[in-house]
Amino acid sequence: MKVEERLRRIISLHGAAHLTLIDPEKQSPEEAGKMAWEADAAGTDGIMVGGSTRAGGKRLDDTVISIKENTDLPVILFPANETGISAHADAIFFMSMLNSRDTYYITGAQRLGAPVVKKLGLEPISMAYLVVEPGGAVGRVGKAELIPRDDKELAVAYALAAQFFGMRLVYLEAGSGADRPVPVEMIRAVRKATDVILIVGGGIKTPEAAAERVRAGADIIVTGTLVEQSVDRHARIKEIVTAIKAARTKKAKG
Ligand code: 1GP
Repeated sequence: MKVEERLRRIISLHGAAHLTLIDPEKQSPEEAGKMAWEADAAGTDGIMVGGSTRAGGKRLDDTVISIKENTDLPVILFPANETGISAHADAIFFMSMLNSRDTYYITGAQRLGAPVVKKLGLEPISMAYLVVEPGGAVGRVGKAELIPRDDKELAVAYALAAQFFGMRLVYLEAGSGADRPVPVEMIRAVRKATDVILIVGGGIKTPEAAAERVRAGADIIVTGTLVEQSVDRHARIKEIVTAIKAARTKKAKG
């Protein structure tokens, strides 16, 4: 089964999915494999691999291979640019940062990466990437014209544009390690206005924050920083996954 289809099935069965983000720059491939194994045991639905810096080449390949050796979960590339592609992954979020000021992050890296994705036979999952304040490293690197936290109309306008372009996923990103995740009202507004699969990530650290965002309409919650912690990693991910799946019945579909 294709990765996107698998995610859609999980969302329709459980109301929402959880993805674990692993940045290949932040630990050895062996450690990344261990992290993926623990996230799998904690109930995550897939592993995203990427970061906001140029983390490609052998380090990326070795990280993906190690993750694949440790889990049967789908591995989805989450590339910063055209260097973030590995033949060993199952799929790639083929993404465009629609609110970047630099065309490189909207269509430039994509133009360079698309032939490689085709050649390798990776499953491309089309996604709009929208960076919301505070935005963190990805906002700076991607030269994002950050969506203000109180401007849900702007987020809706971008998300609708993405849907009209035919993009099937929209990722609302507050930035890795953000002190405040994407506001619940913004998620609710985007959910109401669009039919896309809505991904939310950046600064989600507690089961409450995750569940609140699923109830507002998020289909997929991403956590990264959490899996980098060595203490209580399994327990922390497990309580977030449990909260996401339990939020199902209260989820507000638009
Ligand atoms: C970053 O949204 C992801 O791209 C995850 O963010 O590291 O804050 O969980 P955290």
